[in-house]
Amino acid sequence: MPESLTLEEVRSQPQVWAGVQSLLEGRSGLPSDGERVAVIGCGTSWFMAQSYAALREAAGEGETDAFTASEFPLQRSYDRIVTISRSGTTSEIVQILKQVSTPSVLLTAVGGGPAAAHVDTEIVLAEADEKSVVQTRFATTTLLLLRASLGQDPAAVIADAEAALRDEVPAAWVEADQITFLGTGWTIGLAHEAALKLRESSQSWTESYPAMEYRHGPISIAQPGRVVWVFGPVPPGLADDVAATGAELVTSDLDPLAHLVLLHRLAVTRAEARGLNPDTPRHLSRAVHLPADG
Ligand code: F1P
Repeated sequence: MPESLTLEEVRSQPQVWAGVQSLLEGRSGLPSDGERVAVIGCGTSWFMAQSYAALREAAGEGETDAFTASEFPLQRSYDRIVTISRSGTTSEIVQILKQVSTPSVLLTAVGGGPAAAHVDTEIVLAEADEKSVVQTRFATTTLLLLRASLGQDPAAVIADAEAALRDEVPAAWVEADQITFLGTGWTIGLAHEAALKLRESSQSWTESYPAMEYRHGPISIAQPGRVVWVFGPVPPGLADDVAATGAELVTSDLDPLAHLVLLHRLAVTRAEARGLNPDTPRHLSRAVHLPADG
């Protein structure tokens, strides 16, 4: 079987990530220390917004909220809006940006699109653009760039992604009939993204929660043949609780963003194992354009 476009893009991540520092150089428009910031996106871009918001606030740079564009609270006031949209064309994004006068920056893979017309600054990650419908490297490159803007060095994350590309994808994960993803702090966004990725590419039954919520109900569906995958640290006692259910617990010493690269490979492998083409996910298009856009 020829390699899917999605897998090609997944594999290119360490190389594309290597360009992040130079993309940042001389950039203005990203939030300054102390600003109150809203980060907006849809789908995968929303989950990257969640991760960045948690990281920025944890870094002490200021209150940072993440919203899916359709639920943005127009009544609130922010110092800056950070928008993430690979296509730069998503209807809900454009609709919100048209209505706000807050200083704003757009991170996109395609410059000069409809969203760009309504922001002050556009950062174009052209090298991270994708032919695939399902997002992988645009999302991870954007989050790595935003992490770098908070002073985090991408080098170790890149090395970990190379390891994630070499790691084995165990058959038990490919065959598992259900997978739940968990995270804490900034890795909650990664958990939601991982769950979305498997739904999009392989129509898998997945769920995702903040890790400490898992015992408040979701653990009921754990059983042998199912997987609980944790991004980042595992809260005390959780490993024992999962072991008692018979489900397999997946953890990693890799940087959580690199752990997501391993998940990308699992998404492609699970799709192909089910006779699906990861490049043509059911009912999806590269971006959502609502009829009201004309
Ligand atoms: C984001 C997005 C994708 C999703 C689907 C539709 O678009 O919601 O995350 O997988 O293909 O578009 P964008 O605003 O980042 O271009």
